[in-house]
Amino acid sequence: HRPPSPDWPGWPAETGERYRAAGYWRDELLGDIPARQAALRPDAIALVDGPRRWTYARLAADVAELHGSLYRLGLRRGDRVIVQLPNQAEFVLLWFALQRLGAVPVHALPGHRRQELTHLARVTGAVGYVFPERHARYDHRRPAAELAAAHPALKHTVVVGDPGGHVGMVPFASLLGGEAPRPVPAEAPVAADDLALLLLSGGTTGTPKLIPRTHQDYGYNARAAADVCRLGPASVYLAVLPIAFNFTMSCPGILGTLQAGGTVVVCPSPDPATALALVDREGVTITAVNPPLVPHWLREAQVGGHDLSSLAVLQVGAARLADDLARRVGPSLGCRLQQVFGMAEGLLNLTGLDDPDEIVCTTQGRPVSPGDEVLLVDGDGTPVAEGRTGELLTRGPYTLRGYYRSPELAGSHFTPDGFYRTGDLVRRLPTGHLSVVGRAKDQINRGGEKIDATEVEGHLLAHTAVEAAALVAVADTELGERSAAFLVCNGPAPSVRELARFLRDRGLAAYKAPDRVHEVTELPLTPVGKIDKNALRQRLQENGTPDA
Ligand code: J2J
Repeated sequence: HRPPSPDWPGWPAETGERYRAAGYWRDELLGDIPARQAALRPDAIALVDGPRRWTYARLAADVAELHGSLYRLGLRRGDRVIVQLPNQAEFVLLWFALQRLGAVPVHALPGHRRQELTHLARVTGAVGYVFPERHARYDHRRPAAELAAAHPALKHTVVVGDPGGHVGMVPFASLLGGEAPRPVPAEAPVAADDLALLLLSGGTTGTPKLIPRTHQDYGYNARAAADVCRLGPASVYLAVLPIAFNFTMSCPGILGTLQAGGTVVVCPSPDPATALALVDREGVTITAVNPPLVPHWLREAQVGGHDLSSLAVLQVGAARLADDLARRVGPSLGCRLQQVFGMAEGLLNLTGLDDPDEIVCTTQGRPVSPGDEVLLVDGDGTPVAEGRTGELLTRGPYTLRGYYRSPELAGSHFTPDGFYRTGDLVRRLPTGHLSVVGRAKDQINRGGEKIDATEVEGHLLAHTAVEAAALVAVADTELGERSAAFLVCNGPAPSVRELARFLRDRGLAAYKAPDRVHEVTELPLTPVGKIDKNALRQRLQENGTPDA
């Protein structure tokens, strides 16, 4: 068993032994997946990106070569590397090469900017940063050079594309020169209980929290999901949502598909015409989207002239899917809907492929592992009666026991016996299926993108006109929720546009900017003196114009 690390609490040794004995943990390494499959089916297609195709043999060879190049660059086992790549094959190659090396990818989202990246660099002490030359009309190179200059530990910047004159910036292409790979000196071998990756939490504490995942638990997460989805060598998974997202990576996503010997097709954008053309061209059998994309996909399926007959399963998750929209998926796309209620922290719930339609359309699934423990509790931590709503607490073979380098969060986010407090309000059916009915955490779920209200409020308060700020969710037909800022100002309130510019200039990701601004003379308080966000949400609900 892994000796305890000061950086993150793992599972107790005896719990780990139980997970091994049950066969959840198999002591397999994520970096071995390409080579293991290459031995079984060298000529099968593993990865497709536009016109580029990798057989398993080629994938394993490229990963081995990249592993050697990263080693010669100076990366070592245990090093953290911030990965901020869009959906392209390089993400997959790099990720497995880092796993081979025992280095730890830190999954930044494509939209993250200076604030988020600085936080990641500081907390992880990352030595490397890999990013695209340009994405979504944003040139990453100068900000990357500035990030590296501000963090002396960050020695390696690798760009997918052209360094454009930045001295010391390494072009990704130079790491895959096509020469015969040179052997990497043997070092302490990577262990299955090692930290394998760091995922970002949606957050509720003012700064993004980092989620430690091991080879052991992450491999099991993907395998358990792949089993429920019945993935096999004939499966073709289309990666539509950002690859950095846990959903796309391992639920079952890219990892689950490659572990099963199937094919991963990367989709450069979630645009329905692009995605459905790829379903047609590549014979995609399963893909995953968030709820706001669903109506657009249904419309495109009707008018786009695509042959979608290969598509067997559409996974929808990351935010609550409306029941009536859920009912339209199967008939419109001719496939099975699968609802997905997951979290980067671990616990994954899926509806089954054979579940009755009513269950599939009205619940968010049930835990994928018999080792998942689920408790629903009231505000005092007392278990609620069967069928009643409670906060979801969970523990299991792929759910974290603590955040990375954040021992101070142990008391607030975990129970003394190791259950993670999800902050989700949930009801459970006798079948074990969960229905997400609300949220106890101070977060906005903007169509699947999570916004930490406290984090954004802190930035709003830095605006000279703002004296007090509260960010709450407001219901939205398109995204499910949008964000509304209630501001007490010492002069004219800044407009939505002005705030967006202000927050962008502070280096915050664009999706965190408030969608609406409401000026108020004071913020309502609860009896204990905290901002009464329920009262604010109620005002939005009641009259739309909350200033009354
Ligand atoms: C309601 N709320 C949901 C759903 C997630 C698979 C799928 C999604 C995520 C994810 C993920 C929801 N209905 N169907 O990591 O592996 C909200 C809950 C949850 C939070 C987690 C995966 N599916 N949610 O969305 O870490 O509030 O992961 O606690 O980004 O999203 O957010 P995140």
